[in-house]
Amino acid sequence: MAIRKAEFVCSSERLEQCPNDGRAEVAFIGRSNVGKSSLINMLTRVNGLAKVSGMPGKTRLINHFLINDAWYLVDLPGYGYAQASQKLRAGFERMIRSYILQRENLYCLFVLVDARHEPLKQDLEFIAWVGEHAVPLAIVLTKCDKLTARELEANKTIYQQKLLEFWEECPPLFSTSSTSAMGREDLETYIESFITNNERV
Ligand SMILES: Nc1nc2c(ncn2[C@@H]2O[C@H](COP(=O)(O)OP(=O)(O)OP(=O)(O)O)[C@@H](O)[C@H]2O)c(=O)[nH]1
Ligand SMILES: [Mg+2]
Repeated sequence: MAIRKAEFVCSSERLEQCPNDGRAEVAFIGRSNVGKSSLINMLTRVNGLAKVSGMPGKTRLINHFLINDAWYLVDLPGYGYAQASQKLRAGFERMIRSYILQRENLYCLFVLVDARHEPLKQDLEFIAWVGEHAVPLAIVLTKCDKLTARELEANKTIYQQKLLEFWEECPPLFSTSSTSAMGREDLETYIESFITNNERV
């Protein structure tokens, strides 16, 4: 499935403000600066569609992008943005939590993790929390261009082992790079598999 058309629809502060037309959507989440917005630009082939920044905490709202006039890609704010004030952080967390737990048309939550680092406790805890609530999820390793093929394989294996400590079956794991477009076809094919069937994975 090629993404033929991508357009920004709206930024929402709260779940209630998100589009309510029932279209299927997939969302991207992960720590601040992990590359969520960059991945959306890579997938849609539209530079600057989602705002990218070297400064963590750039995305602060729930951003909806309509794809092929049919379904949504959603860019979420990062969690674990250490520099945000406690009050701001609590607000983000509430927003993200209610979005993840209550968004009925969320077909898959992609949790992004930086391929360069060993799994962080915060990421693993977040992934476990998502799983406990039976939200369909997949893991995306980002910034793979910064690793050699060998390093990437090694880190993938570590991730799989960690995930198998609390999952019977490892969730899908994708290796991506927004600079080299690595993983684009795999992600497109995966998204298509449940969007066209109209069902949550
Ligand atoms: N080399 C490389 N750099 C990347 C990649 N993806 C993102 N970056 C860089 O990482 C930084 C953060 O990217 P964003 O896409 O803004 O990250 P984000 O997760 O949306 O960040 P927040 O909105 O702050 O949570 C930017 O400087 C990007 O250029 C990648 O695949 N490869
Ligand atoms: Mg962002």
